[in-house]
Amino acid sequence: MLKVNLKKLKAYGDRLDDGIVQLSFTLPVSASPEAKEAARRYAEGLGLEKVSIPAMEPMGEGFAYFVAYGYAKHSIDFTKIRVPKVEIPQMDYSELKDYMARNIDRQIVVIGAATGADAHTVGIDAIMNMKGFGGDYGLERYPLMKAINLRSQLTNQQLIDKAAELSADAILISQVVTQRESHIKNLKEFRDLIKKDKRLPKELVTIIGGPRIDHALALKLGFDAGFGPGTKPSQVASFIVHEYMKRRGLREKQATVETQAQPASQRTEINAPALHSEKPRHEHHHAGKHHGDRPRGEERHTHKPRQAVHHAATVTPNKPPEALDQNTDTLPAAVPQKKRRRRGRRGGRRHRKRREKINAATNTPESGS
Ligand code: B12
Repeated sequence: MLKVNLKKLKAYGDRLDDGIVQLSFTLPVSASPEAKEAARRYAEGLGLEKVSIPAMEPMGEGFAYFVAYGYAKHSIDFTKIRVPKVEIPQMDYSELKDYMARNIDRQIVVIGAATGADAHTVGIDAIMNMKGFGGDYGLERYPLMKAINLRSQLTNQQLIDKAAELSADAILISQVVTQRESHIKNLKEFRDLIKKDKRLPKELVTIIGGPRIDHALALKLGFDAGFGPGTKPSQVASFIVHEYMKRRGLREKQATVETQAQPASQRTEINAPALHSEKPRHEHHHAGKHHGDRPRGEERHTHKPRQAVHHAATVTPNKPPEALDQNTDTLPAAVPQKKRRRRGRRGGRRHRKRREKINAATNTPESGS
């Protein structure tokens, strides 16, 4: 193991502490030997030594893209670095669902959108949509969450009005476009507007997310949390639930003995390691109703016993009928059997008709009729 000097941390290239870095940039001139030399000098100007330009690519008329390689003397003291992080207990979908059933007596209302001119919906969809992201179900899936995804290009005022109308407990804002710091301007405007708005409760949780968002930026801009690339929905859900309870002074209730003593077919796996313990079988779905039952990005598992469908249904007593309809956790397992029976009857009738035809043709009387 290398002995790294954390007080004088340098980039690692070929060997420890050589300070070799690689960077890429675009210059607004066409690719040419002069452009390459300009790139080399430019990188030297940034503090790199012994610079080489291993790659230069034209980027349309009047632009060229470069990869520069050089040695940086600069070092940083790693021991002094402190970065604000969302520090709450992380629960997966299964754990959080049970936790909410034990501790919360109503649905938490969460609304989300990409605001301003931003048309990118994939990020907010990943967090909110039923399917989820990276093998993790989205907020719509939680029985005790009413998640309303308003998609994109809402003005800050529209989002605030909607939050007031729906008595939202949490607002989620996605900002993907960051050109000319548009996200910062937009988020600041949101903060200014919401500060003046008297309709929203003081317990309201405001969360931002996007590829260039982090928790430190969120706190700086006056939001409660910020989430960046690779965020899983359960991380956001954990934060919302944690804050919801904290702001209302709700104490955590422990799992009761009765819960543990339930028959295995009804028990929720409190310490279930992964989501697929909750996952209903794909085959159990009403055809065409859902676009798949597993979180986006997760492998299909078809070997799960049918019990998973039954026991999941036992922990969704507070879900309103329309939500139950959407929630594949709660679909009755009897549907495929019914279909099979009907197919069986039709098959029988067809078979009898065929026999009658043959009998008529051969003049054989139908036995037993
Ligand atoms: C798909 C895409 C589009 C699609 C969007 C379709 C849609 N319905 O969303 C279309 C084609 C419409 C599009 C348009 C544009 N795009 Co575009 N687009 C992309 C692309 C390729 C992928 C983005 C994406 O879907 N990522 C996947 C999601 C899952 O990742 P994510 O957004 O980071 O979300 C995760 C986290 O950030 C976080 N998160 C995100 N939001 C939130 C919110 C909350 C509350 C929380 C908790 C977490 C969270 O959780 C998510 C899951 O982990 C990126 C390039 C890239 N490879 O990233 C460019 C990119 C984002 N687009 C870009 C640009 C410039 C544009 C346009 C302006 C282009 C143009 N000149 O017209 C327009 C935008 C128009 C507008 N008004 O917004 C730039 C943005 C540059 C910048 N820094 O500002 C990028 C980076 C491409 C580039 N390299 O130039 N785009």
